Amino acid sequence: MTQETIFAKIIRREAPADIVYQDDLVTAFRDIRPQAPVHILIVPNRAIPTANDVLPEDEPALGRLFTVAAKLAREAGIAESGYRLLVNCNRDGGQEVYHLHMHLVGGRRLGPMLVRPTE
Ligand code: DGP
Repeated sequence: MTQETIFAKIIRREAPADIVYQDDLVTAFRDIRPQAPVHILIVPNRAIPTANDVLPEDEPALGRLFTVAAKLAREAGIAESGYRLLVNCNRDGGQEVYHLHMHLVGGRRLGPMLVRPTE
């Protein structure tokens, strides 16, 4: 069994987080290390470790990530100016927390999509 992450505890409200949205399928909370004025993580309530582990039965929750992202972007006032939605997978993707999550990042010009790591 995959080890539980901090995100599972946040979803169950057993760990502190600034939760901005929650329903039966997904939870959204502010990133602890924001990279932009708006940086929210939207996560399926089921602990899917990575994009490789997505099952057909996860499709409703994964679709919900997008509808919630659009709603939160509108609420944050960045829908028209624009934003970026990101899902990192495994080491080369830069995944740090192994509970699949979508980053909603915006509120400033984000620049090119990919930068080379310095190391
Ligand atoms: P990723 O590299 O895609 O796995 O992004 C993980 C993000 O999760 C990273 O931007 C920092 C954020 N993060 C890590 N631990 C916590 C936490 O305990 N609380 C919150 N709110 N965010 C966290």
